[in-house]
Amino acid sequence: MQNNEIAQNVYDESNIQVLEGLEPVRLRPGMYIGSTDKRGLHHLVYEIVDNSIDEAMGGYCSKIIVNINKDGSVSITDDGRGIPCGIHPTAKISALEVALTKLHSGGKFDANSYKVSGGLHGVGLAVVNALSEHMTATIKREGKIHQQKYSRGETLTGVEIIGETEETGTKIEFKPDAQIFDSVDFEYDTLRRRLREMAFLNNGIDITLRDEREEPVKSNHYCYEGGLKSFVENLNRNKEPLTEDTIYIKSDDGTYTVELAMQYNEGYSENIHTYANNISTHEGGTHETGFRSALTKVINEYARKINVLKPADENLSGEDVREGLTAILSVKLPNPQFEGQTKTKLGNSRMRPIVDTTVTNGLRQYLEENPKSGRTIVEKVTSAMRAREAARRARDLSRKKNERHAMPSKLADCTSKNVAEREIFIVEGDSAGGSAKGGRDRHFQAILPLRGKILNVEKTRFDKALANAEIRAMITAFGTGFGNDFDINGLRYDKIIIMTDADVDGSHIRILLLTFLFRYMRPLVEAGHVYIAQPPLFMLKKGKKQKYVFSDEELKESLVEFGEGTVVQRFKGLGEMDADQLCDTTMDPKNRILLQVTVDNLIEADEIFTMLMGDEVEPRKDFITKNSKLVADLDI
Ligand code: 0RA
Repeated sequence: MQNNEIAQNVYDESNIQVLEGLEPVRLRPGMYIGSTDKRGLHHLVYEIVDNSIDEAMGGYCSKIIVNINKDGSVSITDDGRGIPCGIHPTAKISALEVALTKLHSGGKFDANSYKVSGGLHGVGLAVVNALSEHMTATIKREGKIHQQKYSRGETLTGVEIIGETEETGTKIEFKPDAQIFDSVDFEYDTLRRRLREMAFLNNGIDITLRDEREEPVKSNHYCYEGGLKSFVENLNRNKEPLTEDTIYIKSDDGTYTVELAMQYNEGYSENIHTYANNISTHEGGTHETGFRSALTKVINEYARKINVLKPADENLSGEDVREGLTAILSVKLPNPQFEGQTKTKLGNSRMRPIVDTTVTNGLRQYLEENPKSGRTIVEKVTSAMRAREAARRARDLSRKKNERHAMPSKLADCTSKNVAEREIFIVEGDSAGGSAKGGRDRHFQAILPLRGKILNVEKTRFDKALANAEIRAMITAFGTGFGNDFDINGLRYDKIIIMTDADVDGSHIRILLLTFLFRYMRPLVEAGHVYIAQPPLFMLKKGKKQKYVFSDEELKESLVEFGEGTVVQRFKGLGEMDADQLCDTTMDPKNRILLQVTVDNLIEADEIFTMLMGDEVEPRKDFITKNSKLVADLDI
């Protein structure tokens, strides 16, 4: 009796799940696509593309075309097998209609298929449909072209046969619902970056992005036979590779796939990106842990074996062996568990030993077979260790000399004890520092003036960087430590505001500061604590009327507005404003405009810093001529 009841319940539940309509998606879109802002909007495209990628990973599809149409809708076309259009045995409607209008349970309806991408367990198509003002699915399959139209998840038509064809494939065209999303404007570059990433992660897949809103039509085409290797070489393209070859390791036991490509460069920063089922695992997780421990273990083992690391030396640390390392780790597994604050940390514990074993074996073999590269790598990471030791000795010394929490002498601190309201302005030069000190509200605004250009951390190892007074002043003032020891809990200010002159020098200093923050205190940037102040460029005056102007464009407009007899004052630097002016225009929360620095795309940000601050001059020139408006638009 009891058993029967349980069996009955299970049956009912699974039945209900298969038949559930899409109202829940429209009621709580965030639960399905994360958010209804720009991110959520672009996510719609990725959901559909994921389905095509799955089809490609099964070996049934090679080309995917993403087209942004003139009216702002998007079509995703693939040459896979096509979504089945026959009548679904239990639902009694076409499989296509089930896939697009029901929150059906579990991945593709053929049980043998191996769905690895995405987090939506195969309901991606239906979710996108629910959130679209209209959608059209066109399927080429079994000799016919089938088509069905929908609006906000409801069918508008049956599955109609609109022609005959020898080909197979799926085309999904949809227009996001303006009632749901804050904006329904797709950004070409956002789609382009993700599609390029997809092409790197799935070698051989041919992805085209087109934008018909532009005249002439804009397009990019991505297909990388080298896959992850191409990815790493691309990331290192503006750096100087340490060894010619890129290490590539792969294992596949039928259930779990592990792929790793890595190459060291002459630089000092680590650039490691990990993925699970094509999804970026920004917070790391079990796969990354497995990789890190294997890397540290094997490099130490080899360094001892070839006697670069002497018996008396301590082991190389994880930080040492990752200095100057660019690597992509991509794993594929069934039922990925995403954890952590932003759900970007892989939780499946099986992944750790699998990656560890794969990397251990692969890396040992590589080092045996490539002793020359092996030695170069070991020598580099050993010198990282020696620098780390030297830095620690220096730090220990200075800790003994100074009080541990003594604030830098140049810091004009604020009085509030409430971190949530405290702000620190990083100001270039003593004269601007003077204006800023005069103009601040000392209750919650602190000023730290820096002398001239700060050190370029892109070109120096941290031991040298730490010897730099300006950098030490910032580290002490912020209270967080840096690098691996970074601890956001020590943060003494809610807002770190970079305030430099509105000229070329100011822009250079701003980039140097951002480079330092990005390389040494990245979580600070990621958590949105870093801002750029926007001082005015001009002041217009006519009689009693006056106005601050922040751009050349605004100047043109304002000159027309003010008419003849207008006096224009140009502020070449912050120091040219008196304390009241600086307060009114740039520091007072009531009037100021702050630009928040966000890490929209880590890969792009790394490229930008490498380019702007590295040794290679050509790419930098190229970037600067293409992007005249530098930092504010960097999208860092
Ligand atoms: C279910 C079963 C089969 C293919 C698909 C779904 C499929 C879905 C999408 C979504 C976008 N492109 C797609 N391509 C295929 C396979 C049916 C068979 O065995 O032929």
